[in-house]
Amino acid sequence: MKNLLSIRMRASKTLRSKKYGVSTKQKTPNEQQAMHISGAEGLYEGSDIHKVVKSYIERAINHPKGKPDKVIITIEDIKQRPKVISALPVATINCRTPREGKKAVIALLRSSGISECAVDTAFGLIKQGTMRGAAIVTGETGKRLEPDRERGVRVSRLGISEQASKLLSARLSRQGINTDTVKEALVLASKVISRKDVLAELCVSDDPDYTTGYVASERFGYIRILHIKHKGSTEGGRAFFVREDPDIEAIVDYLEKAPVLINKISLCRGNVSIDEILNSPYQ
Ligand code: WAQ
Ligand code: MG
Repeated sequence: MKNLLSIRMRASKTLRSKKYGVSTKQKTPNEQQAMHISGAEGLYEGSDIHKVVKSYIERAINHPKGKPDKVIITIEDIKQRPKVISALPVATINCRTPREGKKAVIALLRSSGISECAVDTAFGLIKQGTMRGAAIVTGETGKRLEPDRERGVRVSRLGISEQASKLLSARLSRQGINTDTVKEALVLASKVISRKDVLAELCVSDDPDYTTGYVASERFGYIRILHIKHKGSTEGGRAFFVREDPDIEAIVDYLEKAPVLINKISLCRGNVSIDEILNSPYQ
């Protein structure tokens, strides 16, 4: 495999109003007033730099959230060889209300060995919707372990090969869900679950208009949950459930720093019922 680069983009907009500077701890004045507009990242070959940077800039300046006044592009040589993994299989549960969605989430998480109290911790932080990264929650006792509770853990240095990305797009297209949002969330969840001491992930978008969330696990794959929240809700966040007494430093290091590349795609199913999933897990 050729040497790879991590290319990342982050677009933000400065806000004058004080009401956005909710928290002051551990933040620089710049961060305090910056509203996140969009971000993207991937692992690429050197010959793709121009093409990728161009597409990231397009994305940054044409975002429905508004015009950024700061766009940061990072291009970093990856010294380590990336770990190569398969994408999780995809399926969708067509829940009609957040109540139904939460029930499906609880059933999936409970069947993945996550306790009720850990699920409560995750729903609690998602309801607040204030973190930029993810919380790390122990699957049994529901304790939070991420070193910076305000920011959370940011999964980074991840990507998908061009070939795998094309195949994934083709499969998702058949289900009418071939969007950057779904693809990027699947890549992220696949990296997170590839870490053996992470048992499951729960994700709810912080975008008020995006009401589909997901639960990811080795056992069930990437299960999309429609209507996990009400339209207009500012809830949102991610929780990674881990085994009790894990090596938290090693987990955070893996999620934030270890390069992981997806080069294989798994089954992409359409709508399935929660019972079908629970009765015939993927693995
Ligand atoms: N690492 C860890 N946590 C993150 C990251 C990251 N790189 N990016 C975002 N988060 C956390 C943060 O707390 C956000 O508030 C929360 O996740 C949601 O982020 O198949 O768009 O970017 O249709 O709003 C799910 C797609 C989309 C479901 C999720 O998340 C589907 C999404 P958002
Ligand atoms: Mg978002």
